[in-house]
Amino acid sequence: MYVNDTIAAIATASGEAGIGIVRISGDESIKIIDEIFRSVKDKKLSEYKERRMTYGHIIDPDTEEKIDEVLCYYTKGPYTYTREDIVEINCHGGTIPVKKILQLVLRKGARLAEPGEFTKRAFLNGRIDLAQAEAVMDLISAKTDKGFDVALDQLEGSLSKKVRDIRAKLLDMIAHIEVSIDYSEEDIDEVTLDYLLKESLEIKNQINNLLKTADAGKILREGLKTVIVGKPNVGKSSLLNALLKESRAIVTNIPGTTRDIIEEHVNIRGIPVRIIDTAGIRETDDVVEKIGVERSKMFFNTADLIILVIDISTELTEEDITIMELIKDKKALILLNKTDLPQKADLDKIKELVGDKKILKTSLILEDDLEIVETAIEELVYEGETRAKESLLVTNIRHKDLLEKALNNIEDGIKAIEQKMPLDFVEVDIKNTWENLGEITGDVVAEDIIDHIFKNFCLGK
Ligand SMILES: Nc1nc2c(ncn2[C@@H]2O[C@H](COP(=O)(O)OP(=O)(O)OP(=O)(O)O)[C@@H](O)[C@H]2O)c(=O)[nH]1
Ligand SMILES: [Mg+2]
Repeated sequence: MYVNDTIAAIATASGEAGIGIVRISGDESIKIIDEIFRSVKDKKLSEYKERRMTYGHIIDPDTEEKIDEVLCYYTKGPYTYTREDIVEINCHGGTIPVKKILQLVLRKGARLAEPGEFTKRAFLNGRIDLAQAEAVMDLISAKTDKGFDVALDQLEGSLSKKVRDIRAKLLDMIAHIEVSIDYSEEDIDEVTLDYLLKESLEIKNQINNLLKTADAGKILREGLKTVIVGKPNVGKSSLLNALLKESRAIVTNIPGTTRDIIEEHVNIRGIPVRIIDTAGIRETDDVVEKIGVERSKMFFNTADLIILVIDISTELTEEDITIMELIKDKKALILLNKTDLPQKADLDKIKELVGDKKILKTSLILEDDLEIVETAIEELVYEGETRAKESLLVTNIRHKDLLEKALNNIEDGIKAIEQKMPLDFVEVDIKNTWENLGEITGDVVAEDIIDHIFKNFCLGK
């Protein structure tokens, strides 16, 4: 596909800054810059070498007004971000210079780029596939180093390669089936069925492995919503402060210190965590606290992870027990806190009530114990496996949905083969799987989906 109008946008974030960049892409880029740029030697930009940063001024040719002092370069397609001719103008930062230059560029014939349109062109012109284009946005919005690494890997094509390998196998299967259908008059031969079954099972396995990474992937992208709960005075706010490494929440020995929700973001071993400290849960007559307690309960349902703090230096109370029951079916960590004090709580009873949830013993007045909590969070995210080090993770919901569809289709295919159904039945399932996966890379994809994906991009990217 070839798009031939010329687009322009401000590529840098708005606000005061050292420099700002206006980017132009398309056939007219060089013609436009030649109209508005003069080097100190009074030459046009195209009189200089390609890719050479050239110093000069942007001048409005209609009024001779100097707009700004700039550095700019041009580079000709196809070896560019969009595969089209590209010009970048580095001007002074701040809102005025970039805006004035952009307006001038638009007046000289460029059209304002839509969000993500530069990257969309890179995709439409075949430089990157859809999964790689989506990775560009993930890179920009990554919240931690780890999230960034995963996105960079995806941009370099790690996910695409895996998906293409699976698709190539599916295509071989389809070809094999076509030949068998065309030439075989007799019963379907066993060799073909064996081959199809073996391949399908292998593909199912590979899709499953990709899907297994999706939970961790989603968390890296969106953050782990973690709620700290427990009755008053057990050390919830102390935990929040420890994880943040600052005294964010007020900590006192008066039960009911935290009366509202406190929410902060923190990077725990590369995992972006949205951490929420809540009002201690107890029966109370205090109106403000009552609302706080109700809100804490609400968070139970939307959290990715609940950390229940129990003070083991006091006996278990009804409140502890009620909370343990409330979180029964949730993903939760149990923190037995205040281990520096003599223990009064009944541990066996706690174990019985929380079932197979992970129990940690901590003293939050000792800094070392924070490590235990951080490690437990990390293990929960990666489900105890060493996947933390691997960077091929499925982070995108769209990819996850398509992988799930592909899994269903290949499973149907496997059933059909096992039941020795006619080969054209099997072929339908294999083709569907092949198409589902093709939507990830954009090899098979409807235009409205593409538009939808790029709409969420930043301007100028
Ligand atoms: N000895 C000891 N004291 C602790 C420990 N953790 C917290 N504390 C103390 O326990 C008291 C209550 O701590 P907070 O963190 O305010 O407890 P909270 O659960 O947020 O309490 P509310 O906001 O009232 O629900 C404070 O005096 C803390 O210093 C611990 O491990 N050992
Ligand atoms: Mg508190």
